[in-house]
Amino acid sequence: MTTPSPVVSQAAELLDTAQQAVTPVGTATPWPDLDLDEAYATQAALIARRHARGEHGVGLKLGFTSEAKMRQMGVDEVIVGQLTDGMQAADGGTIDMDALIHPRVEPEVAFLVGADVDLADPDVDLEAALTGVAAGLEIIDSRYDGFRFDLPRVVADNTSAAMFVLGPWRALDEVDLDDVPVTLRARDEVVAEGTTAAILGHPLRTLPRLVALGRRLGLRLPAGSVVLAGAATEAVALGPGAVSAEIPGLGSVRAVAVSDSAGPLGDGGGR
Ligand code: OOG
Ligand code: MG
Repeated sequence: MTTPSPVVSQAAELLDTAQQAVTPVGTATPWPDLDLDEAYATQAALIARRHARGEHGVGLKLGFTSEAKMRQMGVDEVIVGQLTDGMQAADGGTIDMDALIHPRVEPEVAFLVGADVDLADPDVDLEAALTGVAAGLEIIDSRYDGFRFDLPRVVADNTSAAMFVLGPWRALDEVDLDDVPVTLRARDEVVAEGTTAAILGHPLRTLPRLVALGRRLGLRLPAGSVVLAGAATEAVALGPGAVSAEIPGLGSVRAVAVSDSAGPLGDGGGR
């Protein structure tokens, strides 16, 4: 890896510190406008800092693969972020809200990569390397005040990635992913509804996008990697209590958000 430029290192440090201190960065970030390449370099530097603390890469996530998400956040380009083991919670496990600034939750379709994939190989067939698919939950937590960002800023912030939860894996060829309802529930109430077709028409259509982005950025997808295809619905503010996603025929996944601090929640509101 080339040494990041000072502005990239500074941006990565600021965002990393914001996450660890659970304190958002103001919208007027102290660095000049980053272009998309600098933003991905910042993301790489941010992830390198997490790896230096002992976390390990476990996969990649796509963002803005559905109209619902693009419209909600005012951006219109598919982006990629990186997942570490420190971000994963067990199915049915807890999400510590006190470690998060203004968390939102969204339902995901997750893929399991069964063999090493060389994204630099022009003939690579990512779909053929997939061995599993599962329902997932992603907890996003922008490190920017008010969840306000433009495309380079959200890329630099590792696409708002905070936590994720995976349901049981199913064999890919056993599951129909074509226009299947996706339901997000919080405390047993439906809070968002969509369909797998909202994800670029079909969740598998995200794969060429991931290959193209991963190739350009020199990302790796070793055997065992997880891929989050992107939310089919808008993200919803996460409050304390149970949250689950259900995709009939694929399965469901659940987590419980907990908080020690009483009183009104931060600015997780806005949808
Ligand atoms: C960025 C994350 C987008 C998705 O599934 O589209 C994303 C954000 O909305 O803050 O994870
Ligand atoms: Mg997502």
